[in-house]
Amino acid sequence: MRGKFITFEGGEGAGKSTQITFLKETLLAQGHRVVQTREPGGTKNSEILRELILHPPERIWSSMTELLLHLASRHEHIENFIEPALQDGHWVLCDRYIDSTIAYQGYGKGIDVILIRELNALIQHDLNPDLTFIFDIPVEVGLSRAQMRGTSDTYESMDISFHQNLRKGFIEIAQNDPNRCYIVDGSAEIDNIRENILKKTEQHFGL
Ligand code: T5A
Repeated sequence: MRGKFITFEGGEGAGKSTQITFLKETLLAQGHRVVQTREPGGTKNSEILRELILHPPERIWSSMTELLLHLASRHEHIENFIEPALQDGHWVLCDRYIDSTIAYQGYGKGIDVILIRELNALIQHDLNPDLTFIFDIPVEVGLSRAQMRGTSDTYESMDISFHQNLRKGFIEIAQNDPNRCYIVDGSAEIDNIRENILKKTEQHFGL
């Protein structure tokens, strides 16, 4: 049987990676086959693109080049990892996907959202997530968590208004697609978020 595709979205330091790991462990313990992956990245080739995107050799990419690099990375990821894993019956838990492109390159960098969706449709085909958790957190809290790591990439260095636009974008994406998207309060206690996500996953898939 085909696996399920779950994506985790939100601004910087919102807690996605922490919760993906929890959900993966729980689903594995329930006997499901599960793989965890991320964008940009997820295959050897896409990880090379990730490094180029997050740490440009020169100061910054033009916004359109950056968009195309994200889409190239996603195309590799879908063809060589996500789709084969789903066909093989695995649940695929993915840290970021198309909603990040809409939020960051659309709401953040100002590229027309319709154009992004059209270009993305060329490389994504019909591979839409079955369920998406959108983590919402005050910008300052998320950025300070991300900065605690001590490393910074091209997006974390953007000004505060960029991150506020992202937050607005993610909320609008969730509101426009309520059957797929579920908003998570990223500032809640880690254990509460964990229980909330597990409950929603079980409800959504009738586990
Ligand atoms: N991007 C990506 C685009 O611009 N376009 C695209 O199309 C795509 C796919 C990827 C960047 O690429 C951009 C978006 C991103 O900027 P990344 O390193 O993967 O870069 O960035 P993030 O996904 O933002 O990774 P982060 O690690 O910053 O955030 P997470 O995964 O949301 O947060 P997490 O779980 O690592 O937690 C951060 C810290 O907070 C703590 C954790 O222990 C950790 O220290 N924490 C909590 N603390 C208190 N309470 C909680 N509830 C907590 N949850 C976690």
